Amino acid sequence: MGQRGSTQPEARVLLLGLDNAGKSTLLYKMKHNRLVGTVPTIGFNVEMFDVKKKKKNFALTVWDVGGQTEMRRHWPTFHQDTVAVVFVVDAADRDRAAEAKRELENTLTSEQLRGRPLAVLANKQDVDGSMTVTEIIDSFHLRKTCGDRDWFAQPCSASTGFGLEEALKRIGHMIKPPTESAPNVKENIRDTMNYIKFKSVRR
Ligand code: G3D
Ligand code: MG
Repeated sequence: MGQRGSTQPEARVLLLGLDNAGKSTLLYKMKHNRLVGTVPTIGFNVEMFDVKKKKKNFALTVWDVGGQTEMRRHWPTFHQDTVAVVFVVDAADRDRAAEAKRELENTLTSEQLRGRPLAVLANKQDVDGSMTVTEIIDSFHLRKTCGDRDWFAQPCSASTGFGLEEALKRIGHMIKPPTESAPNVKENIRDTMNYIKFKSVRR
């Protein structure tokens, strides 16, 4: 992460989904347009994107907080300051679709995420026979589950980059820019990291 823009206010986006959905691959590809070998995320990855909306510049930070159980206990802390959720589905894994649906529903029950916009990314579209975005909208009952919140579902491939730019653009449209008094991105990331490290060692 560079220094540029580090004094801008932060709008935090949470990248969630089952393990192996492609979250880490997607984050790196979105940011650097390249593929990196990923290992199951321990701790978290965070990347910053510069956004301009209504003449305001701010930093969209996308947090991939990993799926391991011990991190889940910290999710409410993340949820509090989150402006939008991106939920990644492995569209090539029909066997885990029901589990992914449950995980999404569970996430959306968080009090701190009430009314926050949601993007559902139907990843791995490069794999033959993967679920289409329409199949996911229907089988996940997204219209019902999302209720009044703003949401969209979009096909993508973190491997090829298909759909990622579009997804980032749509996420930018969906969120409210942070207020000028919001903590700046650098402080916020540092404080969150310290908080998690502190909580993790005190487990
Ligand atoms: P996670 O962070 O959600 O746990 P990862 O998932 O980003 O680590 O990805 C898990 C595996 O899925 C990786 O494969 C990765 O290369 C693969 N993957 C991610 N996105 C795509 C995609 O769009 N298409 C295809 N075909 N594969 C994808 P490995 O083999 O390294 O475990
Ligand atoms: Mg990961």
